[in-house]
Amino acid sequence: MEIVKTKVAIIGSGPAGLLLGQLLYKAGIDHVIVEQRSADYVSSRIRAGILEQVSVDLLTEAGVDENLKAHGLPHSGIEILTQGQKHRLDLAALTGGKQVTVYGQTEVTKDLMHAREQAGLSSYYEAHNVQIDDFYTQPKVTFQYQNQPYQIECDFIAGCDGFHGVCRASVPEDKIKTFEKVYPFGWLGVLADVPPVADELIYVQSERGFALCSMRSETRSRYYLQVPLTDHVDNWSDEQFWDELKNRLDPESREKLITGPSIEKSIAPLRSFVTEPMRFGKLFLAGDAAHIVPPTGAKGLNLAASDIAYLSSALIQYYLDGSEQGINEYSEKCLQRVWKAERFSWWMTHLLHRFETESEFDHKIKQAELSYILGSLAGQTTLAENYVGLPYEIKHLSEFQQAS
Ligand code: FAS
Ligand code: PHB
Repeated sequence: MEIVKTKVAIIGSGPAGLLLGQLLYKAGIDHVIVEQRSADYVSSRIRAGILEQVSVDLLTEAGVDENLKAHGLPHSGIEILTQGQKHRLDLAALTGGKQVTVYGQTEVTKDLMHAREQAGLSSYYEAHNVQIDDFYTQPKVTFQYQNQPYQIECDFIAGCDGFHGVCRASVPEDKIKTFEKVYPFGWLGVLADVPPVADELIYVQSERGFALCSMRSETRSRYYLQVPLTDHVDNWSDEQFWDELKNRLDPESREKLITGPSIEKSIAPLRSFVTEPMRFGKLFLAGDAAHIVPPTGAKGLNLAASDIAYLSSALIQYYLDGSEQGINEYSEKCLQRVWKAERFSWWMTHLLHRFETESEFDHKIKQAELSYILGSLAGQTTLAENYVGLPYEIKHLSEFQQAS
């Protein structure tokens, strides 16, 4: 048995685990990452595409913003298409200058993995049978790595292992409460090397169902269609996808749409999910391990970043200041922002998707709500300030270094 001693064991090498590792490294705090998949698999996953300004700031603080600054696309507005009409929300004007950045989660992951490799930090990829124990006393992580048994002895475990991970599943049932809402549809997503149909994202509410026109760059587009949960990606040829997208678009966008072969096509289910609390002794859950949002509000990746902002700040405060204040406040602070993002993501999903069980009255009410939101400065502002990301207050590494 190979015994490894460290301060923090991070389970999972997605955006949450990698970003936490990078911020702990910058603070000189010893840690390891344990990941069940291969590095190639992790770096090739295609998921989110929108970064809030606070996420960009955190990636900058982590020192991994070079590509983001060079290739990220700052967006100061989004369009909402309903009843054949496009309505532009000027996010910057509505939020005192805030914007979002279009930059794929795949790229964020690659930037973080590159930085980790450059720094020569310990990562155990393709770790099997990962288990966590004694996280209320003396935390341990055991796993098989290159056919050898390993045991990590650490001060803390960061559960960054996603919705299907081992960490949340290891918490005794009487210590945890979960909240869940599963939506009766999924998103069929296509990635294609074609120029985007518009300069900004278009969120489409149509009688045929929701659609989203997004992008990864000026030459690579990302499109989504709402499909029934019973649907399967094999039911959709590229041609069928493009035809259905055109059916949901307005005439101008339909005309401008450039189609091409899909380089990725998949269906993702939609759910809202929250774990309370997010801390269990010396185990902290962060990112999708603790919560899931439907992607309509572009919050999943950004919530993972905000959890890590709080967790990295708390661990740095513990090791640099000897204070447990951040650790003790972690769960409550995260959940305040998590629930607001859950509400916004639920609201955007409710407003823009077609629900088969919806009565005609409910549908008319929803149309009236969307019409009010788009026609009112107050309505537009509430959508915009949630979309660009609500603020969070954390102490930054530099503030601790000044103190010490
Ligand atoms: P992740 O799931 O990214 O990473 C968890 C890591 O832990 C994985 O690498 C996994 O292999 C590893 N792991 C799991 N179990 C383990 C174990 N037992 N031992 C060791 N490692 C283990 N968000 C948006 O904002 N917009 C989107 O459009 C969007 N689309 C999405 C599409 C899909 C198909 C999915 C699944 C998610 C999507 N999301 C989207 C949400 C997504 O971006 C997440 O919010 C983001 O990946 C969260 O990052 P992590 O918390 O790091 O979790
Ligand atoms: C994406 O580009 O993948 C994307 C953008 C905005 C969303 C969801 C997904 O709300």
